[in-house]
Amino acid sequence: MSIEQTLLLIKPDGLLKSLTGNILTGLSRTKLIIVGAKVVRVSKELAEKHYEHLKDKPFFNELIRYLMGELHQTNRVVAFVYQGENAIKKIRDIVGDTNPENANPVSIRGAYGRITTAGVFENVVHASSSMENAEHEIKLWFQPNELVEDLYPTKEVTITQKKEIVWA
Ligand code: 3AN
Repeated sequence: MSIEQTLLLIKPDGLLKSLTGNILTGLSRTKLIIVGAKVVRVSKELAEKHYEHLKDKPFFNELIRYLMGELHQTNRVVAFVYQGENAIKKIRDIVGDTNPENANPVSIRGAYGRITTAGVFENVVHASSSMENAEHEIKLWFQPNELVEDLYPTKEVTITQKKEIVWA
């Protein structure tokens, strides 16, 4: 048994269908703890980095549009980092197969996912698939100070002339 962390995204179709509560309730059966959570506006750059490993697939452009919310009149996803023993498998078991038609009907994707006429799997959530994949994805979606645990090594940098938006 190893303590793992994993990234879970509620994708735009999950938000449009008001599934956040159902999804979190389903995942609470794992007894894992949440160490990070936020709503994220998804830029093209972030979506392309997230799905970098699929860039040669014929459905890549539609997939990017999907994660950016262009198919669901929204531009956000909700991101969580779960932590605990065997977190990756525990979450993926409840999430179900990538293809919603093959997914167990009582899994999240089996219950709520669909395949669009353009051939994109609208499968409601994303969950990391391995420890390496989880580390890569968590670092992509979260900064160290957005997590309540120190998951990976950090370094201190001094940033000068950085522009930031603050309250007016
Ligand atoms: P998972 O999200 O289960 O780890 P990946 O990383 O292989 O699966 O695929 C990422 C996303 O790409 C899926 N969640 C799905 O939306 C889409 N996708 C994957 N395979 C296909 C496919 N054969 N046809 C259409 N869309 C796909």
